[in-house]
Amino acid sequence: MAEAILEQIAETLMKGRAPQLKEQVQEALDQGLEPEKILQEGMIGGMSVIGEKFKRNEVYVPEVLIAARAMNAGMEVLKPALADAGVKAKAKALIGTVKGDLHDIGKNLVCMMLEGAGYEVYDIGVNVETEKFIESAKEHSVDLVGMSALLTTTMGAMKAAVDGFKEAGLDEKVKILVGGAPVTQSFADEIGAHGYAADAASAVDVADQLLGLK
Ligand code: B1M
Repeated sequence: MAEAILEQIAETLMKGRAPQLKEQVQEALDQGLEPEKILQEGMIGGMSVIGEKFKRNEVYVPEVLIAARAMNAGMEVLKPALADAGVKAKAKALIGTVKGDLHDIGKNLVCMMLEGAGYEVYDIGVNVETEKFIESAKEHSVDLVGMSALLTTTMGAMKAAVDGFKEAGLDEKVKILVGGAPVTQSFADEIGAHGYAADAASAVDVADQLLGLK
């Protein structure tokens, strides 16, 4: 039963049917499935298939965009449940996709997983300039800054943003976590980020470790 609805969610996401996806996510929640399972095994599962097909030129940008919109629609339903599963805010995190990069699905997932784990999250969107990362981090007095990059061409902007925090003398106060498909632990080490996470779920573990919360 649980497996069936998760498969349906993955299928519906791949077809990009946003209203139906919202209904199925709600149905899965009503069936008592854990929000994280719906996210990982349903929605992320479907989006990974789309990503592979995109790589093999079996689907093109419009199909990918439609699936991405469906994912965001499903997230609207799932987000409160992920947040409810958490306790009171244990720390503040600021998250954005770096300058020149418009990919936001992974970044949104990281926000949701952190919220689900009890963080107060400030999502500052995509194409974020170094200055905006720094100003927002100061404005909200965050404990952690998360940067996402999906393009090899925007990894340089990630380095510039990390350098910006060092120059502003904030890298002692604020922990910097980086991630995204082309980002690796060795790149994170090279640019002086405090942490790297390969996926949204481990972003929570790494954030907790960096902040001494586990
Ligand atoms: Co783009 N795109 N895209 N794209 N796109 C990729 C990334 C690409 C690998 C596709 C390919 O060629 N096979 C390729 C990059 C190649 C490279 O640089 N090595 C690519 C390209 C080239 C481009 C354009 C340049 C295409 C063009 O116009 N010619 C263009 C760039 C636009 C720009 O940003 N300036 C572009 C545009 C787009 C769309 C707009 C069509 C759309 C984005 C829609 C949106 O985000 N709202 C899109 C999509 C959807 C993809 C793919 C298919 C899927 C990305 C995705 O959402 N994956 C992608 C191919 C692929 O990944 N197989 C591709 C699902 C998501 C859950 O995974 O974002 O990796 P991901 O996040 C993961 C982890 O990386 C990690 O956690 C997440 C989940 O657990 N993570 C973090 C991410 N951020 C993290 C931060 C953390 C920790 C973990 O800490 C803070």
